[in-house]
This record gives sequence, C-alpha cells and structure tokens, in this order.
Amino acid sequence: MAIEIGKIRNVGVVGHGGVGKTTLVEAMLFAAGAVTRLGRVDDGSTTTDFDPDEIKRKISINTSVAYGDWKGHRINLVDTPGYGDFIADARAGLRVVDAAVVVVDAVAGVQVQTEKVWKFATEYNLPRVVVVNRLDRERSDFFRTFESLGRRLKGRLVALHLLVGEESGFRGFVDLVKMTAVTVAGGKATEADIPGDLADRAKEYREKLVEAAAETDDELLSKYLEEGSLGEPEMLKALRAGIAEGKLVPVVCAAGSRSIAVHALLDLIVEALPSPADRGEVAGTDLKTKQAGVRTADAKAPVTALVFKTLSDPHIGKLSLFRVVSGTLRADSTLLNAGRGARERMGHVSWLQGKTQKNVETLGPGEIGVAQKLKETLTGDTLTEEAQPFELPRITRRRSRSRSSRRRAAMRTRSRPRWRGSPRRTRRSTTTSIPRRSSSWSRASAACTSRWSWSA
Ligand SMILES: Nc1nc2c(ncn2[C@@H]2O[C@H](COP(=O)(O)OP(=O)(O)O)[C@@H](O)[C@H]2O)c(=O)[nH]1
Ligand SMILES: [Mg+2]
Repeated sequence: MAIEIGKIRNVGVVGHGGVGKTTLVEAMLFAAGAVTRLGRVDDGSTTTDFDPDEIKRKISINTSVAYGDWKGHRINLVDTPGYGDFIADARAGLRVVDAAVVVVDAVAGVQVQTEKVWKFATEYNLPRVVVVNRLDRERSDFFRTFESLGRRLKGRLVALHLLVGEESGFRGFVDLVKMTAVTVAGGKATEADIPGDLADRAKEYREKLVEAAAETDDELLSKYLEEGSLGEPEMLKALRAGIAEGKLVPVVCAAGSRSIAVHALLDLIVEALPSPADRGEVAGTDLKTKQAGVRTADAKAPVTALVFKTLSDPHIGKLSLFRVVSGTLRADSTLLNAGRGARERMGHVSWLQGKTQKNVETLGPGEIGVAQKLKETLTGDTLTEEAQPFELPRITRRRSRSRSSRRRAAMRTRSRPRWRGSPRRTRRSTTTSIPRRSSSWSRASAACTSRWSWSA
C-alpha cells in the first residue's frame, strides 16, 4: 500500500560539511524507532554514510535516503554532503524534497556552503527550518549564530527555541510557542517551567515570534497592531502557514549527538512543513503534443518519476533513486524513459534505509524509492507511462564546469563502479577527513547530479 500523500514529508538535510547533518539524521531515525542502534559517524556506523569511502573519511560523499515514521507520518530524510566538491549532490537532493532542514554549527555559524545550499533552497522555492547544532561544544553561541543567520541569509528568520544551559552544560531548550522548558537527561526529555534566569529573554523572543506570525497576514497584522496581542490558536495557525509557505524560517537549537531537541525537530517537520500535495503541480512537457503541461501529485494520474541519484551496489549493481511525482508506480511494471526512448522494466521497487532496501508493491505520489538494474536510465531522467509520455524539466547546467570536463567526468562515472574501491581511489585515499579538491570522486559526484533540474 502506498503511503497517503498528506502524511508524507520529504526533507533535505543540508549545510556545510561537518556541522552534524548525518549525526542528526541518525538521531531522528533512532528517535522514530527506524533504527535500533544509534550509529555514529566516528565509528562509521550511521545509516546514511555507508559507502566505504564515507566510512573511511568520516564525511558524506553521496546523497542518501532514509525514512522514519513519526506520529502517523512518513518522513523521508535526504542526507546530503556539505563539502564543496560534492555540493552538487546537495542541489540534486533538494530538487526532490518539499522542504529543507538547514543545519549550521553553533561555533562556526554561517559558512560558505551554508550560503550555497540556502541559494539552492531558494531556487527551488523550499520552505526551511534552521537548526543551530552542536550547541554542546566549547565556544558555541546560539545568539551569535542567530545573528549571523540574520545577517548572511535572506529570509524572515525567527527563533522558535532558546537554549537551556551552555557548552558542555547544554541540556535543552525553551519552547517559545508553548512557553515551557524541555530538558534532556539520559535520553529522556522532561518538560518544566522556564528557569527564572531565562524568563525575561523568553518573553522578549516570544514577543518577536508573535510579531513575525502577525506579519504573515495583513488582517492579522492590523488586529495585532490594534489589540497589541494575538490569541494562541491564531498565532499557531499563522506560524504554521508562514513556515509552510516559506514566509518565515524558524530557528531551533540542537545537539544531534546528544539527541537534544531531536523529538522537537521531528514534531516541527510533521506539523509545519508541507506534504507533497501542498506543493502543487509540477511543470514539464507532454511528449505526445510537444506542449508544456503539468503533472499533479495524484495517485490516479499517469506515472511520472524523476531519477535524482544513481549508485552502484557491489552485489546488486545499478541503483536508481527516484521520486514519484504523479501516479502510482508498481513493481514489475514497464515504464518509458522518455528522454532516451527506452523501455525500462521496474522489477523490484523499494524504500531505502541507507543501503538497505525494503521491497514494496507500489509507490504513490510524493514517495521516494529505488529501482534496480535499469538499463538505460541515468540521473536526471524521467520515467513515465508509455501511453502518456511526459518529461520533467531536465538540466540546468552548472556554469562553473566546462562542457568537455563534464563529459569526461560523466564517462568516468559510467565506466567505474562507485562503491568498492577501484585501485586508483584506494591509492588516493588519505587519512584526513577533508577530501582533495581534485579528487576524481568529486568530478564523478558532480557529473552524477549536475545535469538536470527539478523546477516547478
Ligand atoms: N559536540 C558535538 N559533536 C557533534 C554533534 N553532532 C555531530 N558531531 C560530530 O561532528 C562531526 C561531523 O558530524 P557529521 O554528522 O558527519 O556532520 P555532517 O558532515 O554535517 O554530516 C562528527 O565527528 C560528529 O561526531 C553534536 O551535536 N555535538
Ligand atoms: Mg554527512
């Protein structure tokens, strides 16, 4: 049974390298009961950094997908790499999600790739949430980071949390909506009154939050200006709508490795971020009429799916990760790769939990899945019904790469397996956690993802 579309949340987790994205994804999966053991990047045991090269270097190289069920919703988490060489993968990942969780480090604040992924999210019109992460680190500073967000990123950023405790004493957050304090000890969260020393600041930031909610709607703003306050229900409604429409960007606190504020983040994803149904129609080309057309995220519509990542599994072979844009995609069906004029037998289709696949019979609109051993299909291709062929917008080329270098990189990607180390890659591997700029991996990664675009 396909997942009901209104209950799906597809979320891209993006940010500069090393800010704790993969750790945060792991903590969310663990909190949702999707994994029974909390993996660690430093042990090479996380769900989404499974490639031997990722384990060795302790960084994400490929976009990967995992899912968890939270309060009756399916959350698909697209964990993306954050280092410059692989950032094209983050861009591709953002094309198939409906919202972004932008993670920043509480010591470093906004960094080069933070600004880049912010631009990608703006390009795809994605609502977002900012997580100020690793707040348990020495010299971390929530307010300095919040200030740097406001200065360097475009958008109406508004604090939803204030932190309780600092650096190694960081233990929780003030929820500025409920006006309570949530602290975590031994993996257990406890809700209590706001500590006295935080009361004034909490009041001040709560006021800013109410103001931001009022500003999302002219009528509400007039009411707020006349009466000087807003009722709780209408403030919540305005906040939710403001976040889903991207008019507001909430900023929350976290320490992923200590599972602090992870439940709150899952709640926020479910309550305030849009489902695929909320994102509306997707434009493309009807290949029968050669006219512009649209596809709606409807289970009964003709099948249209977009391939956003291609991997090579050492045992199975080629894996094509895709998002179903419209219709219900069935295992063992035959689809048309519209751009290449090739028929593709879908065989098994599955949900992805990192490298583990769970076979399903159908995937409904908005779902993210994987197909094995597609013959002709490459990243960026559209799979569609033969009787009603349709192609989603293809490629926006990255201007920074010349056509010939892209072609060379694409040839390398196609001719070389991507998981088990080739002799060349093994030779190049170093113990440092920073990838070399000239690494063939980076070129391969960019080639895999830089050739197309998901646009509404
Ligand atoms: N102190 C602290 N370290 C963290 C936290 N989250 C992740 N880390 C560490 O930061 C490093 C980078 O984490 P990772 O999840 O790979 O970051 P990514 O590159 O953004 O995916 C690893 O050594 C993690 O153990 C956190 O909340 N607090
Ligand atoms: Mg990572």
